[in-house]
Amino acid sequence: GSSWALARAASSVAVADLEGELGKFTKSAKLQKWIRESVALCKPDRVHLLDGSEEEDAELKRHMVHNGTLIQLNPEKRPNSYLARSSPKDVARVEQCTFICSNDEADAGPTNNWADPKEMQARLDTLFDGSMKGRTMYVAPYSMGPIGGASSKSGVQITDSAYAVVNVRIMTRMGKQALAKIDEEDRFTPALHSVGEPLTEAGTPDSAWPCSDEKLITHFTDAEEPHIISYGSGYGGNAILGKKCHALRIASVQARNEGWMAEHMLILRLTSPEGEVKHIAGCFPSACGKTNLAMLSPDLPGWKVECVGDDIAWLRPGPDGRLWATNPESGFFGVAPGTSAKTNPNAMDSLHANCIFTNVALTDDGDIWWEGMTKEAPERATSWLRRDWRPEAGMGAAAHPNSRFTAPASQCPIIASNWEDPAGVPIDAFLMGGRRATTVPLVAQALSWEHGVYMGATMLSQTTAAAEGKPGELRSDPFAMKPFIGYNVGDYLQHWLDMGTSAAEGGKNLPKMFFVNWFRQENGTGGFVWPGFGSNSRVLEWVFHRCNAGDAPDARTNTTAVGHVPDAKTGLDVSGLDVTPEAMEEILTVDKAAWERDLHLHKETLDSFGDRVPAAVREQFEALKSRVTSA
Ligand code: GTP
Ligand code: SPV
Ligand code: MN
Repeated sequence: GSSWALARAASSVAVADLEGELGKFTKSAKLQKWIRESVALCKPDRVHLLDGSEEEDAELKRHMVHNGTLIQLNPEKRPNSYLARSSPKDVARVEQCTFICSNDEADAGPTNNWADPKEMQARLDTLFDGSMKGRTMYVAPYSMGPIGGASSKSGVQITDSAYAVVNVRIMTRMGKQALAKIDEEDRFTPALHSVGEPLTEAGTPDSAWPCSDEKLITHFTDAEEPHIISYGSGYGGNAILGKKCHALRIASVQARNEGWMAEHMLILRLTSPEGEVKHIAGCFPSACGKTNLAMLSPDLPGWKVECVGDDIAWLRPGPDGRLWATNPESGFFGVAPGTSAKTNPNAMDSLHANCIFTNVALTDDGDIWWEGMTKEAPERATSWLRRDWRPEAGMGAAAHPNSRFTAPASQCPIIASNWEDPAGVPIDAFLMGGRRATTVPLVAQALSWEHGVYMGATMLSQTTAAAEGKPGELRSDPFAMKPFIGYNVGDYLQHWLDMGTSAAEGGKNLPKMFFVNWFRQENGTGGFVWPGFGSNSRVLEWVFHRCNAGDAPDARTNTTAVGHVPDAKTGLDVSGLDVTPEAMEEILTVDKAAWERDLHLHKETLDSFGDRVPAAVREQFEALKSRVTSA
């Protein structure tokens, strides 16, 4: 008898009344059929066919506040913004439970977990049978990329998580207009999601964060209709299926087949003091700096950065031989800890309203806080574990290390004016980077496209809290795509090589490739040597310069065994920076003994990729080895 029950009745329908509504919702026979099948399998109480409106969004949020999933933040401080605290067992992507279900195991490649599609489907059918009992099933049509854009892709997420819905609404173009496109084309990627916690007893109160101990994130890449089925988790990349599941895993397979690329990359637009523009895309592993670079606020006078995207890039070769990049998303699902007015003022400004915060701390005045947000911690707060928290030893972190904000991209003060251009932006340089305490210099330019592909193939990075497992361990993460390549990693590397040779204009307009590392630590364990964040503009300036310099060495650049590296004294403009000449020497000198150790890891990595590693990549290994080991 609550007012919520009345509100709910207005927009969702009882399953018995669904038939009358389906035809009004969509013309797509495919979508109608899939909704019916999903209802029959999952057995929800009600079905909510979403239109994406503000009213609908407000209604879902009211419902979630009512049942404890969301807390509304102080509207005077942060209008229309909410805090969610997840189950402590559901805080990150679950790579161990993520599967590529290709017909042939070899097509999933050793970097993925593989499962036989028929066996996995049978297991999922059992798990999903009645998985939405007592709940509302939401049907969310979305577009990855601007609606109607030539390279945009439609999807529909069916989910029993209202939290997933309000996130999908920020991260994708969700609702009526996306559905109109689906109606027109009768084509979309089906993405089925359940948190796996049915309310089987009538009147059972819902938990604030329903989820299951058993989690499965599955991708049927070879099916006639490639699709996604995700079970057991409400968190980020496990539950916002348009993001990693669709725009990377499913899309990477389509991209390979169709001659384009789906990459875990930020996209930025860099303007020099003279007004010359370059576009840069960059792949760094999860929680290794994409959002921060995408929104960088340069501390080098006269330079300007604008943001096109912070996590995913779809790249297509243009007739001019350049690669054109679009951001298929419409929001940021960014790492909260470490984000501050100092490190990333543009992210902080993006968060002023209309956001969802997950697993951060709640302050006494109804606002949010996380480690690194301010110099001084609040005197007290409520931690992400819903406990009384004070900045004292033994309290643990107030915010989970993988706590996140979900914010509309349009709220970023430096969002590029053309960020939604369906044609994309032409990429001049690729940056790739890992979190490396030692060995890898601040920046190095690849000697060729093939060398750049090798650099991407052998990327090593310390693990972070973005995925379950122990953080800080060095692991291979090719092109920051280890958890996201939807097919065999050797084939993926071959595709990168092919993109180089198939480009028009003989490949001469391809982006230049650079490796960067913001994360060198003093003696390998101490504080960060390089100030990072806004000061990374010093590296962007050199990259810009190198894009215009051609491939030859120049006065600011030394050619080393591992690539073209800025000279420690003259290479980078470090005016006004608090870094000593010794520190610059340390992070710009190639230590051959250290690189010999890395070569062993490269070898292990390539061997672990199996027998489809392209010969050209192996040749690059031999070439690097002989450069590193020669005097
Ligand atoms: P995903 O959203 O997981 O794909 O991550 P991301 O690559 O966008 O990472 P993000 O920019 O959110 O950065 C992750 C963490 O690294 C945050 O805590 C940042 O504060 C920190 N970080 C980012 N850039 C730098 C940098 O230049 N130097 C240092 N020391 N830390 C950085
Ligand atoms: C990542 O882990 O790379 C993310 C966050 O961007 S998630 O959406 O959870 O994958
Ligand atoms: Mn990411």
